[in-house]
Amino acid sequence: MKATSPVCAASLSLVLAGLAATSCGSTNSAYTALPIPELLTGTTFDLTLAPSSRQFLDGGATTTYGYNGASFWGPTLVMNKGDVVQMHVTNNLTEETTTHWHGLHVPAAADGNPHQPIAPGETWSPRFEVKNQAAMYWYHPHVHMMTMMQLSLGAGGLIIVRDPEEAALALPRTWGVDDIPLVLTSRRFDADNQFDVTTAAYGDYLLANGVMNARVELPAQVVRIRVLNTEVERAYNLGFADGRTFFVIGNDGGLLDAPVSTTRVQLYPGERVELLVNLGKDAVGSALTLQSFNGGQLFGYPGGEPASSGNFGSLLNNKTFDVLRIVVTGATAGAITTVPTALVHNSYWTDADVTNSRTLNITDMGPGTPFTFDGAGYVDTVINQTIALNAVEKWTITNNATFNHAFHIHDVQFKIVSRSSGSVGETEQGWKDTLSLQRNESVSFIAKFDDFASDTNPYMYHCHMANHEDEGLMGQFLVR
Ligand SMILES: [Cu+2]
Repeated sequence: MKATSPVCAASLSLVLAGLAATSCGSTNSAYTALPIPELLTGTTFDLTLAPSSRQFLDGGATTTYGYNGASFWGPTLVMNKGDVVQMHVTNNLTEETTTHWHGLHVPAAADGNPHQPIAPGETWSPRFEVKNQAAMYWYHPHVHMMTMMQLSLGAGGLIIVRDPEEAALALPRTWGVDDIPLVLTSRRFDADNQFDVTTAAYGDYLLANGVMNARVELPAQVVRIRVLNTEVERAYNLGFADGRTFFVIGNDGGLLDAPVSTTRVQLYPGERVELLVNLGKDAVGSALTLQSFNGGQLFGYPGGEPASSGNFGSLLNNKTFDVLRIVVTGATAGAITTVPTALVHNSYWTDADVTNSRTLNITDMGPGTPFTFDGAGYVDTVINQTIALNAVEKWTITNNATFNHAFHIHDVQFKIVSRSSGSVGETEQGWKDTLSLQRNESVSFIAKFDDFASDTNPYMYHCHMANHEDEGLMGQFLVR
């Protein structure tokens, strides 16, 4: 099989620098090199969010947002567990933003939720200890009623936390070589090539790390792919076109006890998963395709709606579509050639540890009405839940609304303990901060709310479908 001609290779270095645009992603006959966001290391991180633009389609450039000069998305921050990091986030937009550290266990005043606004021209400088386990987290704006717009324009970036347990394992970790990030979303363009950032729940064009028709070269060995769903609403059901088995080694908040072999993994907005794929038997020059098998979904599945246009339709809806073309190259020196049989030892909270239980009920008043928790939309002055410091709580989220959701809670990583629709999926075991919730389903998780208390600064819980969140499917809690 002939490797696809690298039409865009000449611009790769510029794309890696976040400077350039490629227009070659606009047809199906050409691939664009998958950009790998640069790594920032150390204990002081400077981020500046500013307007930019990128050439996605023939014709006019598309207005975008990016951090640190990137024309979409931003650099990847590498942090070591135990480090105290000093963040400086400067807002060079003409509107307010915030920067939320999704998945990180930090004091509420450093959380970057709607209560820590950064005015235009201002810099926000939280400082916190990195207490999370090795995994991939992310940062993104969290301004109430503006999250969908700012996220859709491209504001976001990855955070990779490293720790000694992960470092001791024989896992691929050469960034951009055998360890790659894969940030998935989609966009709809208007007649002037601008993103629809206010009405479209689904895009018509898949973007992988910010480019269409993405292609990456990976060596003939075990490779690691760290996937994040940053869609407004669409869920992904990932697998390979050739049906091959791959391994899930980690979830939102850490590595699993052992790799889970599978042919499919589902990812709702906000969720992350770390995969190992063994390319050791693939011929150099051969190619394989990662796809999303979104065809034939039941009503309620985000992106399963059959319409190809309108606010809840898209050209990608209810079908199988390509996500990433992988072309196999020669193995590297020091290649990882086997998938480990064991990873880390997690000890999860169980029912025996629970000190308090609470329930949340998602409802709506029928099609077209806003989704709410317990019948009430988000109000920034209302504290919806108060939790005792060091409580181990069991939360049961029931979805009585007409559509599936993606429940996310700040401050903690939790363990999913039950699903009323069946058993907890093998690929969603481990530490999580975001979960999928089907219609007519109840999901329970257990988490410990430790370390950080405040009488005044709340954390948020919300649907991570940004349109639902902006409409008010969000609540807030104090830990005190
Ligand atoms: Cu939702």
